[in-house]
Amino acid sequence: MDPKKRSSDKAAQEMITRMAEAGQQNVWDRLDAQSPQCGFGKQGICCRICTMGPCRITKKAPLGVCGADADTIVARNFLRAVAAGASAHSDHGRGVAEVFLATAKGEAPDYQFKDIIKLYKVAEDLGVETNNRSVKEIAVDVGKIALAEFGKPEGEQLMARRAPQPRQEIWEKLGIMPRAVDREVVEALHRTHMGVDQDFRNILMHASRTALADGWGGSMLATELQDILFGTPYPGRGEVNLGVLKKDEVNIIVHGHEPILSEMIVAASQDKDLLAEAEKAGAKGINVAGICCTANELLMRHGVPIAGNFLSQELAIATGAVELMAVDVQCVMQGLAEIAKCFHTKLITTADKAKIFGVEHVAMEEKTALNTAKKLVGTAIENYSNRGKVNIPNGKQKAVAGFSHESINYILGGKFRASYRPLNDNIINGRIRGVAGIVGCSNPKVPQDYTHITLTKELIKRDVLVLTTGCATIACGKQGLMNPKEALDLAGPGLREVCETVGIPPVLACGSCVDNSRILVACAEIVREGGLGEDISEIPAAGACLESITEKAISIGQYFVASGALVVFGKEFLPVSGSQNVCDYLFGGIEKDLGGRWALESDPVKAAELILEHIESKRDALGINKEAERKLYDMEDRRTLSVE
Ligand code: SF4
Ligand code: MSK
Repeated sequence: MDPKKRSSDKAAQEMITRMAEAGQQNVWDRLDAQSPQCGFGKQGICCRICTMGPCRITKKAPLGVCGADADTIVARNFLRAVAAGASAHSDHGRGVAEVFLATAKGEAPDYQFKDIIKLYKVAEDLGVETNNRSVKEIAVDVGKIALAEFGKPEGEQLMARRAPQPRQEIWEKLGIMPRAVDREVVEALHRTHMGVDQDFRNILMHASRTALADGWGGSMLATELQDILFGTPYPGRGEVNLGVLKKDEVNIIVHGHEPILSEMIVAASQDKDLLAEAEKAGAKGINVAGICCTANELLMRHGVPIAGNFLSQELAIATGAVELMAVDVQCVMQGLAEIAKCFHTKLITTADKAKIFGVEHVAMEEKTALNTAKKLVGTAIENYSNRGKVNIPNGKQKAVAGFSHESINYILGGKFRASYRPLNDNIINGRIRGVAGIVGCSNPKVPQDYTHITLTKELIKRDVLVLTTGCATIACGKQGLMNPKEALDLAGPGLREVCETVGIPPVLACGSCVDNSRILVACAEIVREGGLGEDISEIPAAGACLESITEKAISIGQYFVASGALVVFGKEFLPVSGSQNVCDYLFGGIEKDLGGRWALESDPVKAAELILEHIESKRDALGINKEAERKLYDMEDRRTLSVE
């Protein structure tokens, strides 16, 4: 077991070694135990959707019992992954909409609206009348309409109207303008039921529609409503990595995705009575830190430190310094329950839809949220005296995060002329070659963080501005790439000059998984600002997810492709190789339909080259790579000039 092969993060390597010495199992050990993994699953050619199966496609048996071929089976599995990913993001969004509406009605007293300007903006997008109406009236209507977006019987996603007009026309023409999220997901499950949709192209078209309902619907609503409720992020400082845990304080980790829980825990951790109790228990304070996307949400809004990304969750407990880990939904490993038993850490689930067998559950409800959070913090304080030996690695890095669409707009243009103009101008003049979104998870199949950080470094070196979300952001943070000073030293001269002039770092931390919608909004804004084409497919931009684990990542990839972008994915993480036709379509043919496509590349340096090639081809097509003709006029030329 070489810890360097498991993670490129030194603090993680230290913990991996300690866990191995103590005989404690983690995600990498379980991956070893599972190896070799099923080759049929890797290629997407196993089907178990009916009981005539399970069927696996081989040369000897190229058809399932029902006659389904590899194309149908791979496409069905792909659509099901998109539907599951879209469901995860959108159910998160629905939860936020419910709390939003309850807050508007005065039924969730612990929550308040923090960004009223954004409330007005979202009200306008959702068609809510704002003239001569109170904030409460507007918010109730926004909440009701937003909630309906998930399950309304008729009509299309209202947020999709934020996309550039030509993009909407493409969706209309192809019949994939997204409708209610629930409808797209239910239809996805119906189509992929045994004996329904058996035309891989038709199935993949619905994958686009379902993914669009996620990106321009469920995820976008989650982001927008969270901003109104908890505040739109603006850049602020924080720290990242296991070294943020404190030896002499009560450490609480919040892990998962929904700020509904973590916001209340942060508030409770500042309660005077609880701080006094912590002192009585011998601790110098209460330290809240985040894991996974919840961490991004808290860092962006409150500067709360991040302990790590997906693969660091078990390592955090193994420090012996965590009194309480409160988890809600998504990316929470069941393996936490086992490792928590080796330490004093209390692992508590808080979402009724996400319990772990044998783990204590404390339901988080909007009406009593702060009280529940206080109870959880109290539990952590009580547990402080049960601490055994503590091993906190030293590693931590300074980071700046909080780049929402609004804050980017503000920084670029200032309060009175907030605009993307300086960004567009600098893309046009070539100082910045283009923009890349680097998103995604950390997967034990590759050394933790390696691909994200290498790709990020390669791109900023080549004057590409990077926007990141999710665990990729945390990877960048752990390696100093969210520290503007360190990142600027790695940036190419053009990008560096622009960043220093307008005051942004070359790597912009944009938030959590649902906040990929911020990148969609940024793309639409670049188009709206002018000079870089009429549609997202024309701008010099691309997305990359070289380390992925979840179905959410596939949904995100598909909604970027369906929005017109190139998406580069790690080879081993898109299980479609079992069908040449599906591959030909996703990596090529789809571009004719939607302007975007998938590409597979696991090597981050090659991925950077691929992205740059794409960006330069878009620049060529826009005509902005041509040297501007410069002519020095002599007197003769001047005389011929006519001035009318
Ligand atoms: Fe096999 Fe067809 Fe049933 Fe799938 S749907 S398990 S391919 S018989
Ligand atoms: S948490 S989906 S491991 S980014 Fe959003 Fe990280 Fe991927 Fe989960």
